Amino acid sequence: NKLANKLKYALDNSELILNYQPQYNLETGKITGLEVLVRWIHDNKFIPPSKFIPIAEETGQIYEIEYWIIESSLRQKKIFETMGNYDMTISINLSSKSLCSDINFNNLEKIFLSYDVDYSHIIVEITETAIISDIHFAVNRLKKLRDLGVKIALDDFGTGYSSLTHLKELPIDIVKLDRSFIQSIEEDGKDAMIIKSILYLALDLNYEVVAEGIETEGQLEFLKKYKCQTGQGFLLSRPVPIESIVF
Ligand code: G
Ligand code: G
Ligand code: NA
Ligand code: MN
Repeated sequence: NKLANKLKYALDNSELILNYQPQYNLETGKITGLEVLVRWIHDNKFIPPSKFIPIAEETGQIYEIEYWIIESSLRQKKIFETMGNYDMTISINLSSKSLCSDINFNNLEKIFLSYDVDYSHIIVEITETAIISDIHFAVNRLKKLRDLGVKIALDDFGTGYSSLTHLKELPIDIVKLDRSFIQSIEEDGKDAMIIKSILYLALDLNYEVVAEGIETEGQLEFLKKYKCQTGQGFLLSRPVPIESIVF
């Protein structure tokens, strides 16, 4: 595979960069956190993560890449703290492969511990597909991460294999509403109902809810009306280099 070959050199050639998408307190409009999103620029062309992350998972390069992403994210967290900003959360996507590999997971634990930052403001995002294959194993791993102090977000909630039983069984702190729901809340009565129910349920179960993929004022108003605390999306800000963010 040609892309797999090129990906080998991407890290060393500084072709991978990190963008950050701001997450907002929907009530105050203030930025409360940033989601770290990796990008690959090769020969002046943008190769989307949906294309190269699966390849990296197949070749095993994902370990090296995520190690770099985590280290860079923790360094960025430290920079915020040095500037006196302790409240900014940093959300890192973790692939199911990284969560499940023993060697890699030990490394990840080490790197998490080697940075002297406030871990309660570090969030690890995982998807349900990462969990579904072996739920007990995944729960153990997530508990280990939580023992370090980091928070766990369940990404893309509402798609794929999501089920409400997962919410009960998993050690998670945050539920991220998938953007496929958000996109149709204005037209589709059912999606609106589902979101309302998830928001009520999350409130009862004590989860924070983050809405992703907010693209219109109407979607934003809906989410505010039903007391969704946090949101992100192109309407508010695209993922951008850290220096472009106005706090
Ligand atoms: O940024 P974009 O919308 O193109 O991301 C597409 C997919 O790639 C999303 O599912 C996103 O979670 C994933 N992705 C982006 N950055 C990372 C990352 O740093 N690690 C992992 N595992 N997935 C990522
Ligand atoms: O799977 P995950 O939730 O990590 O995916 C994050 C991806 O969603 C990022 O690649 C980001 O570029 C993308 N994204 C963020 N906000 C929006 C939005 O408002 N609309 C769309 N279509 N994609 C978005
Ligand atoms: Na994510
Ligand atoms: Mn998501």
